[in-house]
Amino acid sequence: MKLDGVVPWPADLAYAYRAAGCWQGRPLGSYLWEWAEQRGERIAVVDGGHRLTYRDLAVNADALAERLADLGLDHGDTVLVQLPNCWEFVVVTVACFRLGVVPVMMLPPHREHELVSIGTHVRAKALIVPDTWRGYDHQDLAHRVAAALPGPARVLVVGQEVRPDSVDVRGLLEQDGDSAARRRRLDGRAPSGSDVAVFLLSGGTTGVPKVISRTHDDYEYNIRRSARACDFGPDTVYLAVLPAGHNFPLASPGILGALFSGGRAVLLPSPRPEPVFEAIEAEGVTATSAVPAVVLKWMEEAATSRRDLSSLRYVHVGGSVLSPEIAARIGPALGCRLQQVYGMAEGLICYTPADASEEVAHTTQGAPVSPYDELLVAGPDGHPVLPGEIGELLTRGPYTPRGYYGVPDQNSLSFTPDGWFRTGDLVRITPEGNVVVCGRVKDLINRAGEKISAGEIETLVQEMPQVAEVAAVAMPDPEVGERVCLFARLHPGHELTLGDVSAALTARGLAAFKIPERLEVLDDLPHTPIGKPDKKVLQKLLLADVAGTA
Ligand code: J2J
Repeated sequence: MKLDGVVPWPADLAYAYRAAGCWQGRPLGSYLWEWAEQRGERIAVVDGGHRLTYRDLAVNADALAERLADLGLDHGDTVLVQLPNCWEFVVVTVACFRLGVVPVMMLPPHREHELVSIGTHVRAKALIVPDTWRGYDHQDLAHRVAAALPGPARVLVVGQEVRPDSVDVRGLLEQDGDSAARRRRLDGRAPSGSDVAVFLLSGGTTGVPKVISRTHDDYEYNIRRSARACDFGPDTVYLAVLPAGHNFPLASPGILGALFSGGRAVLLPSPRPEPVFEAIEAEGVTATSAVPAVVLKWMEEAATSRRDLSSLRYVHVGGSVLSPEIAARIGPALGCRLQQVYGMAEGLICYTPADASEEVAHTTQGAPVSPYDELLVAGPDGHPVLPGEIGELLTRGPYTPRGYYGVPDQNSLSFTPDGWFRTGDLVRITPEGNVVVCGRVKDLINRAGEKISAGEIETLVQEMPQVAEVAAVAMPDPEVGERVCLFARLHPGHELTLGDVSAALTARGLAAFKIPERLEVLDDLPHTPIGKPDKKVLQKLLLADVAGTA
């Protein structure tokens, strides 16, 4: 059976979530024509000079959905989507929702390593990529990946230079035929609310690909509650600058939140300050979201920018730690309110309220969006800590799935037997119920909001012939929060430079943002009692060194 690695919610809870109105039993694509009928000529999507009305979105998405079906894609088939922020991303995503084909949200920097391992894991039937992006030939990459996948996979391309062995996505949008008849045909084969709508990638702490299945029901609820927490409505103009396939700009409340609220999504392919300010001024942007590293750049530039940012009401900041000092400066620097977001592709999302006090907005990461979200703060023994104390956050709820896709062994580690997801984050909860992120127990590096699995890097570096033992550790950094530092012990008589590591990992097809940025070769690594590299000790070495050189 297709998608037989999906872990469902227990039947009694599914019933309760439906009865409580969390789950509407409708596929995400079923809203499309309601929007088109109610909002017709209002603008839904903006990408530079390209503007799509709600009606254009419906017509284009249906045309593409039917053509994808003609290519043999059907319910439960998966497609790797690796597009930059562009209007076609929205049309592709909505077309997949319409058809029940599951888009797998890859990021533009991903290369062979990520695309092949994820594509193999989900048995992808197609890839949708740009022809080139930032000077890199994604079409060629996609063909190489397709050839390496276990089953046949089509390559669909967005752009000018489409090879004869690829399918031209824009060509599939040409609207011939009767859109009402097409709409009926697609309605007749629509997925159900409990089917998988989208596969998101986990920040990941292991070498195993971790893919998160989000159903139409749970994702719609995630979007609806997020939109409500952020005051989204028909007058919302949301600017997406983070990679659109990431859960944060996609659905927290993001692009989909803007569309579900009758607003407008403006897509920009980069978070560079000047184009962002230009877009805010030109489109009257009311809300945007960013990771702290990006907001810092905006704050620096805003002081000297002549752009009019007065339409901006909210900036949502999350993805990595934001210090209270910087949080306090965001509003004055950008002339808007700050809403902190603590979220994860695995589900749970918290926001500080749109009208929060400064104290709450600056020092906490907010409260969960649903009254049905369950939060448990546990000590190292797995038992709840006392109220207000720090511990690992475990969570369950109507939009937090009960397992990753197709990795039962990993699931027995990441989830408790009674379905709690171990976030790996250390938090405390204030008496008012707001979460404060205090650290993490999971083994990853958070580089400007991009999560890098230490295990994934270590597995690849360990294969280098010079390397006897290796540990990847987070190195604090004022600009991007953390960078990857590699500690290595070498085989006798060998040498290793950072350049060697970078070349080897690039040749393996690893995304550039994961490449280590510092290498420390030691005669021996410190070890824990069970013989693993002791990362706490390595971390202390790094902290002492970074403090010493500051
Ligand atoms: C500290 N750490 C945070 C925060 C996430 C909205 C916003 C972010 C994400 C995201 C998302 C943090 N302060 N405010 O999906 O919908 C770290 C935590 C968390 C992990 C999840 C969304 N906000 N984090 O960042 O799946 O460690 O989602 O567990 O990429 O990011 O990463 P990811």
